[in-house]
Amino acid sequence: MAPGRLLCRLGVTGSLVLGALGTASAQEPVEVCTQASKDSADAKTDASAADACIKRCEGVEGGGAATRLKKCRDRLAAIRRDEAERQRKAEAAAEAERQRKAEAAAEAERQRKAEAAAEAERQRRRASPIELAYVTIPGGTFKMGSEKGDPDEKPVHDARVETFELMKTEVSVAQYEECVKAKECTPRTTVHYAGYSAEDAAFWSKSCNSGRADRADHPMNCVAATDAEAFCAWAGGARLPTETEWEFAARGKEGRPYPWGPQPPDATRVNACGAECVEWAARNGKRWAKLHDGHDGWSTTAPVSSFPKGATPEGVLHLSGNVWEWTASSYCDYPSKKCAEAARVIRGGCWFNSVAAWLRGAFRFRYSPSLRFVYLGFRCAR
Ligand SMILES: [Ca+2]
Repeated sequence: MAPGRLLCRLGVTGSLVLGALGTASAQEPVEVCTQASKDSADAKTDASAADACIKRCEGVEGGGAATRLKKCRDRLAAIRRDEAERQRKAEAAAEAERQRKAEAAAEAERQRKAEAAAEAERQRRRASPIELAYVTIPGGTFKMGSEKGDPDEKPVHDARVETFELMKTEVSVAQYEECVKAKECTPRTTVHYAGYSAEDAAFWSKSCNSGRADRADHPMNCVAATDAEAFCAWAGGARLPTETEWEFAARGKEGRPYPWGPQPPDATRVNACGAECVEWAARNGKRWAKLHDGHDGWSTTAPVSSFPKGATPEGVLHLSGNVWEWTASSYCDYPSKKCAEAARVIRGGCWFNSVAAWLRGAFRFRYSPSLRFVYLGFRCAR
């Protein structure tokens, strides 16, 4: 008991008070150390008690003070270690909790976006008056152009494409005519080609597919770029592919020469100008060269879903041959510095081609966007 409290309780005289205080002040350092050591042992994890013990026992000699000092130092060190460990665990737990919350928030955001995308797709489908088959082309970078090709295919350069969807087939006559019925597309049954005589125009217009009973599943041809864009916009808010997207779909990251791979075009993979086309030309008083000696079965256009051997690995058909395809891109020098006035890039070659190089994925051609011809069609992208 402390001397002061003794005084209050007993109400003793001044001499007794002095005696009591004198006894306390006379306590030996060894005893003080011993008591502090016991207090610290009783207090167990109280760092201040261990610290007090160390202060009381430091410099005290004899009576086991050195042993007590060491024990108190060890105890204080252990208390500090335990505290540090608790602190570390608490911080680790807080960090884990923070990460858990961040992951939960990210997951919730992913779900929100996926639900929003699914809803947008449902709305798009509800709004789309026609169902078109699309293939997803995962985004990536590729070497656009070809050092072996024409001057306008150079220089080969890195191009990046975001993930997009491209129609599996060229737009068919039946599909286009749905848009005409909806009064959102212009009927097209004639060619429009600058410099053609009326006789030429009449001859070629016979090969426009729209309105011909046997051509419903053939590609829609004789359309201008704006006709193609109107159709794609009507069909669920789609668009024409860019030239870069088109080449990426045709060649892939691996830079295939042709949509199907490295094999040269033949009668099984592509609708181009084989024997059948040369015969057709001869019947019409023309002499054309042929691509190969084979007979591909289609003297002009072929159904949009034919020639499965010519598909890309993703299943896109007729990127090579059948009809050239409008793109959304102006015709510019690589890498897009000088652009031709009002010239639109067309891609892919057609049924009339007798030159294998023109059927390559890197080959570029240009047309005025208002021209309409029998070997030119399109497909949509989104
Ligand atoms: Ca053919």
